[in-house]
Amino acid sequence: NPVKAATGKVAEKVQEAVHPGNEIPGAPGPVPPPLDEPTEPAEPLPPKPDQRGPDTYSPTGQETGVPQEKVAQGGEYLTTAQGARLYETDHSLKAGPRGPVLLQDHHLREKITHFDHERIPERVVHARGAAAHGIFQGYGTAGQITKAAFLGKDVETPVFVRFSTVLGSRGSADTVRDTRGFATKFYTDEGVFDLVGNNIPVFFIQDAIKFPDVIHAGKPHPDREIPQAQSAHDTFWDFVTLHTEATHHTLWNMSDRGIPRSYRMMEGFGVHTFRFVNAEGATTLVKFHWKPKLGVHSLVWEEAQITAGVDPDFHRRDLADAIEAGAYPQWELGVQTFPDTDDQLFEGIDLLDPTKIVPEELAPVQPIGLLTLNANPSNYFAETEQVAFHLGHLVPGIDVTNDPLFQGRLFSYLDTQISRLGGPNFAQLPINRTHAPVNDMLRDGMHQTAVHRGAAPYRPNSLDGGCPFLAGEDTGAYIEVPEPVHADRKVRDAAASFDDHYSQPRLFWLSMTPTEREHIVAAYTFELSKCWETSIKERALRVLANIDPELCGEVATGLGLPAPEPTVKLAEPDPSPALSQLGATWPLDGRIVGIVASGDQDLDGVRSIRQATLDAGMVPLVIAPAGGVLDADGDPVTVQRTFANARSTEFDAILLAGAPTPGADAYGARDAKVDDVAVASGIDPRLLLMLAEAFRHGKALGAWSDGADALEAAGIALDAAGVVTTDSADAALERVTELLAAHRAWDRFTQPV
Ligand code: HDE
Repeated sequence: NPVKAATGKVAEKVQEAVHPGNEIPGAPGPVPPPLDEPTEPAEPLPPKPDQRGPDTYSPTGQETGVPQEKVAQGGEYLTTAQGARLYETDHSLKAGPRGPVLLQDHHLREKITHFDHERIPERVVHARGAAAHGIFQGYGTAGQITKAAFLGKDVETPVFVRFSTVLGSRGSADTVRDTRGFATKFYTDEGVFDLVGNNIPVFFIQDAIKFPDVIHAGKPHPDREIPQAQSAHDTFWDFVTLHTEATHHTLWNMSDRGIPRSYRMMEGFGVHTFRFVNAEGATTLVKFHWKPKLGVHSLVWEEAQITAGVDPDFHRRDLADAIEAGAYPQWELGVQTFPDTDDQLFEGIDLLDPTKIVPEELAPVQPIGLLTLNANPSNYFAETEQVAFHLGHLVPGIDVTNDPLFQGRLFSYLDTQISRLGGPNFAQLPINRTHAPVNDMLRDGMHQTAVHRGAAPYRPNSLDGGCPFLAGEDTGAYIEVPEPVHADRKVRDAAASFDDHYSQPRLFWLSMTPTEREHIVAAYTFELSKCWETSIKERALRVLANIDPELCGEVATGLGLPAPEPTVKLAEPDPSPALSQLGATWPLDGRIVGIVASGDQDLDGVRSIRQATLDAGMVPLVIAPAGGVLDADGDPVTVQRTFANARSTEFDAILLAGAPTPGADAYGARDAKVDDVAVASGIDPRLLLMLAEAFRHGKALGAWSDGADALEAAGIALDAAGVVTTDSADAALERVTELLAAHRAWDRFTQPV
């Protein structure tokens, strides 16, 4: 044991040196032996399947050939940052075991100093996120309208995608009601292209100059710094009712889009109109859409709230688990295309107004490529935290428009990285490095890691062979579209078309199904009821009256306030069915099915449906009164969740093999009311709570054998929508799977949830 031996010997030497035969009375004896720890260097754990780190490119874009495992950490022994081997890391160097710590302890100072500086400022918005690596494959269908090479047929481009909430801090909960970020970095051969979008296709404001205002209003109040990651407070509603251009985005937030079931089940939108340029220089205006293969699905509000406490990492975990299990999420990238006319209107809709959509029925989304996320990050900080997106990271074939929000963002993202990542060299961080060769003339600065060669970082020069040369149209240069600028004076103003704040919110409302409308009413009622100022609630009702009298009336009833009359003429647009999330069926990859059982129930049935669930690409989790295995003597069934740690919110559907009686730890675990029911039924109260919640949240429930007793004890009518009772496990699973394809038993929602 060389390490232990060294530790002991050196420790003794230190002891001797400090007290040469002159022990301090009462001082502890020799330094205690170190804890029993592994001393033989072992092979490092293999990386988890499909995980990989940032690609190992040098700052100038060349492959380094450095094996991945050497990038950050290598070798067997603990070392200082300078590579000196260490014999001890748990005690600082002291003048005797009870003496003061010595300033000369470089290891102590290096360790603590580095720790003191481990955190960087979190993003001012979108601080909480989760990310994954993947591949984008072009279909080649956009070739007529853009020369962007990565959109070419079968061209494969590595990508890194970061999803996020907007308002919450880095440690906040995933399932809050909020917009979600959907930012994609394409490492194309022509340079990095960042598509920095959201899961909502419109934005709160029409001009970037208001961004600090809307964010100050949405963030916690400056005095007490509450509420965290919430829009349900006075300042948010004050802002969005005083700036009525925010009405459309706010309505989307109050709809089910504000509480996604999973990052894997969200649409993404570029929001602004972009400009495509083809090889001939012809331009087309486009809006980007990401369409998830799994469909667009949401939580219900109570479920989202419970989850925020029970599993604040719900979305982060869901994404990582699905990828690790091989259920790779996919999105099709599509574009709506519009002629690049002088007025930049399409069917009367101003394409430069980021509070407007173009209904898909008027301009269909045309698929141009496929995104597959297939690898989790290896290190959260190095990748997810340090990734830096910027709308100005464009490639030939994709250009900007004059949307004033877009224009402001072109300034903001570069600027924010400089303070967030500590200087102008963030493009050299592994996750941000382009895969194209870099030959810039940017030099020095904080955190410079490149060792630039040459004597003449300017051009033209006569010293470095005149290099680098300028590219031209034929050699892949990024050339801005020479768009004419019509202006005869400077103004602080917007086009008159930006004044219409209500016709599109009304379009959205009219496109919702009754259930989705119920959810919207409930969300507004909840949020506004959290406001303190009556004047803000009244102003919000005046805004709602301009969307729809029914919406306004129901929210007013919930708030106990009179419903005002509209102040604008209500538009009568054709509904856009594409805006509704309901009415179709979808693949079930990665859905979580809870199977409730105990040792004395039909375990053959449990085994059979556990396998069938896996075969269908879903995740079966066996829930039992206690942990361990069921049927230890036979073919064991491993218990993944117990009544002590399972909550309904983890499961998309629940199947019951029986009605387990209370475990020894059951009473007192939940509130007394539930316990009373349990006492009467003899069924574990935590199971009853789980079933009642799952029922309220519209989840499919299936039972065989005496599982129906548990459903009834939980107050669930066996003939209710989405409740299945059969005499075999297989039949129960089959019918529950059919229900699950529609995401929820929608017919159950007669009351707002
Ligand atoms: Fe952002 N936004 N934003 N935003 N945004 C940032 O950049 C900003 C807007 C979006 O995962 C910041 O690196 C301004 C619209 C996403 O790293 C910052 C305006 C849309 C992310 C910033 C907007 C977005 C950000 C903070 C109004 C949807 C997270 C940290 C003009 C199309 C990216 C950072 C990631 C992040 C500024 C409006 C999406 C401060 C000034 C509209 C997905 O630069």
